[in-house]
Amino acid sequence: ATDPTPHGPLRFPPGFRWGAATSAYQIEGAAKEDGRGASVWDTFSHTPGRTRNGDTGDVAADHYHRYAEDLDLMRDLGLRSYRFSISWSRIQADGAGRPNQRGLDFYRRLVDGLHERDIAPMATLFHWDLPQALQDAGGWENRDTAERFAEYADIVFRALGDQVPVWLTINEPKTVVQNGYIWGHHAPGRQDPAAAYLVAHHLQLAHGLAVRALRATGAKTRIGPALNLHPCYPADDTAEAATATRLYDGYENRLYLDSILKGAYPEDVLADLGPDSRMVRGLRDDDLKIISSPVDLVAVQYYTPIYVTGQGDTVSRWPTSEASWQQIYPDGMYDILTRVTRDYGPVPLTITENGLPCPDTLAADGTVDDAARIDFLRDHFAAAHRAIGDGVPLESYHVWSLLDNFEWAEGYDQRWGLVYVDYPTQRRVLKRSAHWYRTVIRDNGL
Ligand code: PNW
Repeated sequence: ATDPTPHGPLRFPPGFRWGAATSAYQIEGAAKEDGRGASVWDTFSHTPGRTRNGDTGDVAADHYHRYAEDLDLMRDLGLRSYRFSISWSRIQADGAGRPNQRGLDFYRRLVDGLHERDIAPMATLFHWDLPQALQDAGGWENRDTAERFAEYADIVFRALGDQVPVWLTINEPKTVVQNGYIWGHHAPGRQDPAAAYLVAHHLQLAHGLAVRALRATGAKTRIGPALNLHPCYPADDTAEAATATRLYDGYENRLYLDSILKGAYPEDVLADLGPDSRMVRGLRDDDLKIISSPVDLVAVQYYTPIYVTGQGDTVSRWPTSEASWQQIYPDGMYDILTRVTRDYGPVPLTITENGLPCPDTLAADGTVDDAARIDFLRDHFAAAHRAIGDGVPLESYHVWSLLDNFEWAEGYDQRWGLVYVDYPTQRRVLKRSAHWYRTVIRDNGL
C-alpha cells in the first residue's frame, strides 16, 4: 500500500476554501428549455465528426433538473466554495436584448441553494458557450461581441451581483484562441492563426469591460479573470531552447497576464505577430486601459507544464494522463503560483481548476476506485501548500470537476469528476477520491 501522507501532515491557513468546479454546457443539459438559445457548442457538437462518438451536451449530467440533488452532494462533501458558469444563451437567447427571466431564475435558485448550505458561489460569466447568433455575426473576431458581453454581464450583475462573492469573467481565453481558432478542435472549429490573436484581444477587452460593468453597478463583490497558465521550461540546456521557451511563455502566459496586470501586451509577442497582424491592427487607444481595469483576484487553472525545444516544438517529459496533452507534474503548480506572485505582485489567487481524468468504472459493489486521482490531487495540494508557505496569497482551491461531464471534443468518455455519473440513469456515486476529499476539507489539510 502507498503511504497516504507522504508529505507529512499539512495544514492550510484557517479559512482556506476547498471547492469544486463545473461549467454550464458540460453539466446542465436541458438544451432547449426555458427559452435557452443555441450556442456555438450546440452547433459544434451536432456537427458530425467534431466530438468523440458524436456526443453532445443536450442532456449532459442533467444538472438543470437535478441541481437540488447536486447541491446536497456538495454539502455532503463539505465544499466551502462552488465554481459554476452561467450560460449566456439562457440569459439572452441570441446574445442581445431583453433578459430571459426563466434563465436568470435558474441561477438565482442555484445561488440561493448554495447560500442555504453555506457554500460560497463563484460564478464564471463565460465558459465558451457563445450564443450562436453572435457567432453568425462574426463571433469573437467581431469587436462588437465584447460590447455585447458587457451588456450581458451587466444584466447578470444586476440580477445576482451581490449574491456572488467572486465573479470570474472569461474562462481560459487561451483555450478559445488555441483550440477554437488555431487547432480547430473546439467550437467554432477554425484553423486561422491570424484570426486567433484578434480573438484573444477581443476576449481580453470583453474581460475588462465586464470588470467595469461590475464596478458600475456598485456591487461590493469581487471579480477577476480565469486563466489557464502553463509553466514553460526549456527541453534542453541550449541557448536556442531558452530563447524559444521565452517566446512560448509569452503566448501561453504573458499575453493574458501582462495585459490585465501590467496594462501592456508583451513586446516580444507583439513583435512576433508583427505590425500588420490583424491583432495589432485591431488595437485601439484605450483598449489596454480597459483590459487592465483593476481586478480583485486572479484565478489560476493548472493542469500541465510545457517543454519547449530550440525549434519551438514541444516534448513530453513526464507521464501523461488519459488526456494526451496533460503531463503529471505537481511542481508545476508551485512554479506557476510563485511566478505569478513574483512577477505580478501580491494579488490574491485562487485555483479554479486542477484535476485528472481517469478510466473510472462502477464496480459491482457500487464503488469507484480512482486511486490515481487521489495521488494526483494529494501531490498538487502539497505543491500549493508549499507555495503558500513561500508567500503566495492563495485563498481557495477548486478541483475540476465536481461531476463527470461532457468533456468537449472528448465527449463523455473522459471522466474528470469526484462524483461518478451513471449516464443511463443519471445516478451519482461518490468516487473514492470524493470520500478522501471530504476528509481533506474536514481537516483543512493532508
Ligand atoms: C479546461 N491544456 O480546459 C476547461 O476549463 C474545462 O472546461 C475542461 O473540462 C478541463 O480543463 C479539462 O480539460 C483545458 O491544453 C483545455 O492544457 C486544455 C488545456 C487545459 C485545460
